[in-house]
Amino acid sequence: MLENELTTFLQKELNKELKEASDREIYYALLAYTKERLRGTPDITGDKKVYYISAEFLIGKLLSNNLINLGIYDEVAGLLEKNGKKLSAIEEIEPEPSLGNGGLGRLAACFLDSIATLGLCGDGIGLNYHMGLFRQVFEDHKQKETPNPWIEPKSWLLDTGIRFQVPFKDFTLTSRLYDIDVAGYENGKNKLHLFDVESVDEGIIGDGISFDKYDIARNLTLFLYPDDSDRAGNLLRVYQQYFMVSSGAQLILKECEDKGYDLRRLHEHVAIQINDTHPSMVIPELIRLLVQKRVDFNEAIEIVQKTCAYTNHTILAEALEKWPLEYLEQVAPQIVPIIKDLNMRMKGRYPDPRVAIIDDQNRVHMANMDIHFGHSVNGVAALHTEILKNSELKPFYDIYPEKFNNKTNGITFRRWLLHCNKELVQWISSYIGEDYKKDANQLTKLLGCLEDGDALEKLLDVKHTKKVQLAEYLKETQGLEIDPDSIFDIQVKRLHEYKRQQMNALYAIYKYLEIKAGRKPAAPITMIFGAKAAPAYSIAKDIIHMILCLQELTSKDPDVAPYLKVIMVENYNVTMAEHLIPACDISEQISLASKEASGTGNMKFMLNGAVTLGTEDGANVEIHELVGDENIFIFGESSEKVIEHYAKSSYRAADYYIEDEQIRTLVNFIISPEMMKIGDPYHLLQIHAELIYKDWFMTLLDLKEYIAVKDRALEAYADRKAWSKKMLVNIAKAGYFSSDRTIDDYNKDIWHLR
Ligand code: 26Q
Repeated sequence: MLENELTTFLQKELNKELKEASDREIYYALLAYTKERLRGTPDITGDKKVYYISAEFLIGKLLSNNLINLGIYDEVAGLLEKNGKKLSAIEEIEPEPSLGNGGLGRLAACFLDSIATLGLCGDGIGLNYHMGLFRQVFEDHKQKETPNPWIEPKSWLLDTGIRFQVPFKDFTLTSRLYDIDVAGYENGKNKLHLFDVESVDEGIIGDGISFDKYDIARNLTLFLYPDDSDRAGNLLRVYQQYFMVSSGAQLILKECEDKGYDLRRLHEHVAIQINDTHPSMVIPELIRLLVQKRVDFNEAIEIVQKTCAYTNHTILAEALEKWPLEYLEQVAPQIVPIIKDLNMRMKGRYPDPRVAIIDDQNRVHMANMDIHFGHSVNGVAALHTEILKNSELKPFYDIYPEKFNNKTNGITFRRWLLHCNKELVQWISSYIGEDYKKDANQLTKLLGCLEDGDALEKLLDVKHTKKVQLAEYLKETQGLEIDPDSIFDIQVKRLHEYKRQQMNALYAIYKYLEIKAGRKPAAPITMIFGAKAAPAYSIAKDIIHMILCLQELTSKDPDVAPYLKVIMVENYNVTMAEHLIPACDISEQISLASKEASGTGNMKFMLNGAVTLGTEDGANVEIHELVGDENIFIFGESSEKVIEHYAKSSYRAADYYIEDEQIRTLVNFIISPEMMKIGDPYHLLQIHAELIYKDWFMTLLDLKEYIAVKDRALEAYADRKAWSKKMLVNIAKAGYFSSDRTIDDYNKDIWHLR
């Protein structure tokens, strides 16, 4: 039935036989077909709707996921195969929208999938960045940023024809609403609303990712997080944020008015989830718009408070946004009196300066506004929420204990299992049937196979297949060669000192020196890195430089190359993650305890049968509890101790460097003649000095234990049967980390949609 319909559609669209068409032609025909199917999928409706507002939606490619969620993937793949075509090759044609940086943006995308899958009425609201996050290229062992255009004439974007006026201080811009349909898994559909500025002009982009930062009308939706190292860059962020929330708030009110709702009962029909502080201005903006619509000011505040809820994703002080009042005056003066009023109300009631919205330097603490004028504050993993309550946001917890709650992050199993690891899906289904596709907790049934030698062997075969596929993919797309019979040890995530890619790089140096000294590992090791550094974050770029130098050093040394390979993939993104994660043996989750709010890569790796090597941080703590000591490799100082080090300023990297010969040797190797010959001495000296004299995220504190435990993990890998049991337990216990569970929790505790 579908086959006939699809054949007819494609032939009409292609104007030729399927067999004769190129992969690119087939991609566009399938895009058109899938959009048509989405159009015919019923909207999810309800008396109350959640709006997830976020500066990032890292949605990844959409074709395969849409086919899976529409329930037609197998038929489409089958038809193509009959005609000598491969869906996997056609998928490659699709450009990846790069509307996000990392965890927070990917989480938003997983949440949209789960909201629709659970049949809840809920849309995303964000911005349509034309270039998204930059594309990373390596030149001279350094990161270079180039634009990343992803919008083609034919794309998933639907122009709704809806326009809003967004008033800034000196001018007004028109926002255009584009929608992307979000289909639930075998369910109806919701929308991702992406606002664009009508006057945007890609022509103003100059060299690399440079452009006129002052030309707001033309630049507003060009890039995600343009360089914020100067005033103009920061102002542009504020322009983007206000543009997003004003357009979003207007859309929300319009949808309510269209349905005939009384705006005084907004909170009965709308829940707004504020994804970190980037959309926080939605609070004063909604108050402003309600007052404009004749709602009393005090009542408007109450309504907005009952509507909005805030999620915190970070405990790094520098990532908590504090905008100088003067910036807000420059961009959107109309919300400044409202913010000042909110500040005065709270100041009167709570004199503690730590909970003030506007501080003594006239900076607006966006999170503080969210907490006072929202009804819920949540962290994203159990440990993270405890740290918020007991230290980071303690003064607020003392005032509003009832507002605080935890929502441990999750991932959509549609993308991170059904789509990216069909071999594993088949293996799982052959033992426990298909129910786990709709109820992730069913995966625990796999524990029944723990003593089944045949099942364990087959699980190892699946992993090997995925490793072979990754090797082919990396060869084809990046010209990198890796050995599928080596251990794949992978660390992929944004580059940040707290995530400690530098510690992993020091391990590579340790292993290099071991091999040079004749102590060869039992099995060859492939260390894979993938990470983008923020363009103005120089230490992060130095760490990339160090890794790329190690890549060259190890690959050119014939003593070492057969045993140790270090590679960094270029332009790590969602698509690359979909290839890397299923092939991973050891998942590196090595942040300094207390600093990684949750992590979600850790969950994706676990679900795909990798074993975690990690600290007791973020959701690693919950992974540890679920799989038990036998099935994870834990190391490092506890979050309590780390927090104490910060409180007492008692950590000094130089002490570790001076007192420990091994640490000294490894750190000094960064500026050894071997490395200086390959790399840029300036940058290598920078990172060397950074590690000894600053090391704000305590690399040297955990280095020795990291090396010991990582060696233990690599040894454990040799016992293939024991390792396969660890893999199985990780897969079986991953059900808790389905974002369907997370969203169900948000709904029960915060949104209350029926
Ligand atoms: C702030 C001020 C100025 C410029 C940029 C920013 C900024 C930009 C992006 C601050 C934070 C972000 C992104 C944060 C993020 O991705 N956090 C991650 O969120 C994940 C989902 O909850 C967690 O799993 C990760 O632990 C957390 O790091």
